[in-house]
Amino acid sequence: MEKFGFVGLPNAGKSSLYNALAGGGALAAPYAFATVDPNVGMAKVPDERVERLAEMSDSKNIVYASVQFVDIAGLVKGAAQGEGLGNRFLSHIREVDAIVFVLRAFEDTDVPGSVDPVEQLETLEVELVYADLESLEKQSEKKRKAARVDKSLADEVETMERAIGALQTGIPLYRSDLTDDDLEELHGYFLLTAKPAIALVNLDEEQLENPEPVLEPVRAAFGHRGAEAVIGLCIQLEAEAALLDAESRIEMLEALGLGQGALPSFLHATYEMLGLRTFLTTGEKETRAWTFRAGSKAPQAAGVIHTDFERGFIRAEVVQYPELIEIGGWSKSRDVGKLRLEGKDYEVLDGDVVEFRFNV
Ligand SMILES: Nc1nc2c(ncn2[C@@H]2O[C@H](COP(=O)(O)OP(=O)(O)O)[C@@H](O)[C@H]2O)c(=O)[nH]1
Ligand SMILES: [Mg+2]
Repeated sequence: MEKFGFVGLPNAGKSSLYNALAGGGALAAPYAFATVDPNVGMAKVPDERVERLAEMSDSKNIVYASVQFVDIAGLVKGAAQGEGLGNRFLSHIREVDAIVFVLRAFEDTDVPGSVDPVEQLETLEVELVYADLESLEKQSEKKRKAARVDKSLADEVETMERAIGALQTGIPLYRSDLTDDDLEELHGYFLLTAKPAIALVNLDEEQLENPEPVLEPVRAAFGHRGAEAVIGLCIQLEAEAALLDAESRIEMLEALGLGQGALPSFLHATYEMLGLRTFLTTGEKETRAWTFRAGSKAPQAAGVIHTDFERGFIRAEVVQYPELIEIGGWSKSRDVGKLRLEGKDYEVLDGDVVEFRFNV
């Protein structure tokens, strides 16, 4: 399962965010290292398609897609030179698939710490960039020597040198000139800033009314890949709402003009950013959302359900969600000839409702 890590300075709101998503568990306290060991939690990805399909099929069971999140303890300046806590901080980031920077903008004189999200972003990025630079420089000497003998390594060395160049000017790889393919090429170096990243700005209630003046400078600082990757929300409100039962939660959020709250769209943004997509299965027994990587072919998607499905893949019966809902049932769709038969080269799309045929 895909895992994303909350990275921020002490008191930015990471544990509160964790609580909001997990509905309790981690300790939210106004001092550093309330959470020295990372807490790992799981959040289901809200998806109304699952509910509507379950209704259509009269399913006994509903399963949503889910992602894991890790509350990583606060960064101390100088982590990259790192001993103890600093090293642990960086190694926890190394283990996640994507980074969620939690940046504090909320004002509260009882809670110490910076309330300038751009300044915090810079502090965090400096540590990550420094750590990447150090580890790439260490590995590059060996690679350059190897490339003199093995010419096939020339491309990799060239990419590595461009990465070092960007890092030396203080630019994290996620907003450097390196393409996704370049970053893929550097996969084996376990670089922190090669991971996808988004920034979540923790607003107070007042800022929530007019968030743009707070978010705009963060967007500018976060760079060209950051246009949709900066999200503003009030973690405290979301955390309070998360403690309530479903009905009171909706009441509270609606009274505040927050609709469903910001957590669903935050989870969606994260899911998308990771290149994750959803296909669905539906029947009387169960309606379920399955997570696959964008661009997967049918057998790989089938493998998400069971490895036997991938090995013994024959074909897939597929209909897009809106069409299926319009027709009103799986067997009806078959009867009217709307189930497409797709083979092993079919690229599965988000929102495909699928039944796999396989043979083991
Ligand atoms: N006023 C206000 N306080 C907040 C907000 N979010 C978190 N806090 C408080 O700030 C303190 C630190 O939050 P915490 O989630 O533990 O931060 P962490 O160090 O990043 O894990 C706690 O006392 C929270 O209750 C917010 O949106 N508004
Ligand atoms: Mg914490």
